[in-house]
Amino acid sequence: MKSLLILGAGGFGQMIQETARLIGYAKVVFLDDAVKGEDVIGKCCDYQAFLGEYDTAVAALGDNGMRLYWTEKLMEAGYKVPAIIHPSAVVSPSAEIGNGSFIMQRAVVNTHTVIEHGVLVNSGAVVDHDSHVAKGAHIGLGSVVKANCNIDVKRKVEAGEVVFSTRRKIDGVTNRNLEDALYAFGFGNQCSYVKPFGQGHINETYAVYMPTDAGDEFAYILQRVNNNVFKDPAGVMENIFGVTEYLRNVIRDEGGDPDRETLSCIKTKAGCTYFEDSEGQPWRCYHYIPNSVCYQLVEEPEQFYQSGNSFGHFLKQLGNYPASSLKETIPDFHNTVKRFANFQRAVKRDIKNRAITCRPEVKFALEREADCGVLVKQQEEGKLPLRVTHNDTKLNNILFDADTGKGLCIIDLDTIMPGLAANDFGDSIRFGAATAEEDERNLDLMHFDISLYEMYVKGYLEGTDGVLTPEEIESLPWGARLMTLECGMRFLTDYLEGDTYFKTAYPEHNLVRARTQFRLVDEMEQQFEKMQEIVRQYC
Ligand code: ADP
Ligand code: GN1
Ligand code: MG
Repeated sequence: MKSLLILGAGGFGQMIQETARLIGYAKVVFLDDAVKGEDVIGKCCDYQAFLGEYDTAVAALGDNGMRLYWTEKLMEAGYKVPAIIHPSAVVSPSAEIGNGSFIMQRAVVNTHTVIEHGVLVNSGAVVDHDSHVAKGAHIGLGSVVKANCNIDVKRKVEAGEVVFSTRRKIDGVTNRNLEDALYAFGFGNQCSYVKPFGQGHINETYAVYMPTDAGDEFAYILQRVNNNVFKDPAGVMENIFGVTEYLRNVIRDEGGDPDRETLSCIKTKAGCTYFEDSEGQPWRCYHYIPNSVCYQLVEEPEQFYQSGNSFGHFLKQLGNYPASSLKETIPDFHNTVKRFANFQRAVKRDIKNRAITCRPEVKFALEREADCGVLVKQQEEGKLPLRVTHNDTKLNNILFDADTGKGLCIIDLDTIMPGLAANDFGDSIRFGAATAEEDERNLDLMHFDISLYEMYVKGYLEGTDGVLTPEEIESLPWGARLMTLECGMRFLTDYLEGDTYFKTAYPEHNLVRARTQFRLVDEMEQQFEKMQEIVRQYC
């Protein structure tokens, strides 16, 4: 015969007696210090004396401290201390209910919720999913504990009270917007820590670490998109979702791994492509691609070949993508003629009185006005086709496989738009066929490396694999010259306008960058014929 010893014969104890009988305890007796009665067989302090006769006991005391105290005493003494769950309660199979806890009539304990020992979840209370109720707590009649809540030890949630989830502190979170974004993508309750990541000039990137059995793991890339630069973040995200979803199929057809060879974007918990914070700034999220490396400078020439191959292949993969469906995320992004006009205007206005500090650089750019139109004109005349291009093909916008060293995944898809192949080719050369970083102050270290250029040409033409027209192939060296000139002009424009576009670390940072670009342009001009010959040699 199943029997139960209940400590506490008050009203609550009587309810537990009734419940115990409903769930199959035939003999249910009490210990109580004050109440007398037929089925009160002793005082609470006699509990050890009954251990032989009753092996199962619970503490049905309304006071949270007393209930917890006696529940633990019973456990220590060697009693079986079961949870008592009323048959009308609804308890998720994935919920955990601790020893000596009571789940009363019509209470609900939802998925993955943990109820520790000595807890009372009273009639009609709801504890929603993923919550944690610590020992000795009392969830009052008809109260609601919402999802992801933590209820402290011995806390009393009043009858009818609603408890909203309190956010846990996440290491590395320095501002409310970042925290809101982490919660919007559903990482808030597990995330171990976040930290700034990457070296882009436009967006703000964070690495998001999540706990695993093997320790903290870099799991997601969270980015605040710069809405000063990207005025239509919804359009940016529409492009990125469209292109990456399309690429997944192409990659699958090629026998590749869509989870590693293109970005996987994550929607917010509300199903949106990005999250807008309280200041109207957009945040988006990607899966981090593990076992990948990203370079700021070519370390081995082979990497640059790989980079050319990947960017070329990317153009080919998107050959049939409906270009007209793409939003123009930055109008006239690589219209070098317009970039020149913007530069001229910045010089004329000289809003920060900085022109005096950069006369030679301004002169260098102004002398090249005629060059700026070379590719724009050919495109307008229909000699060069518009393709789906990346438009920001820096070496650090490609991930390499850490094991094989091969180009793995093209990232930073904000500027995917219809454009010229020459521009993608050229932007890569500008950044990667250089012997120093974009912001090297010592210009003696900055040179155009034609052997790296040759590596890229080989990789790019192999990657595009016959897609480019002869005119496009001829246009590639011009792409290199003009993307470098254009980027230098953009840095100089931003310097003159007071550094409102590119992130800077010190006041003349943009000027330093412009100088490296113009140094490269100068050297490319001197070796232009050789650059053309190389392209012809590989086509
Ligand atoms: P930005 O526009 O600021 O350049 P990116 O999208 O290029 O931002 O991201 C910045 C850096 O973060 C990249 O250079 C790369 O090192 C890293 N990164 C971005 N996305 C991923 C990803 N999905 N997996 C691994 N690393 C990534
Ligand atoms: C910016 O975002 P990031 O750092 O990859 C810029 C490029 C420039 C580059 C110069 C949207 O690229 O156009 O060529 O800096 N991106 C945008 O390093 O303006
Ligand atoms: Mg980038």
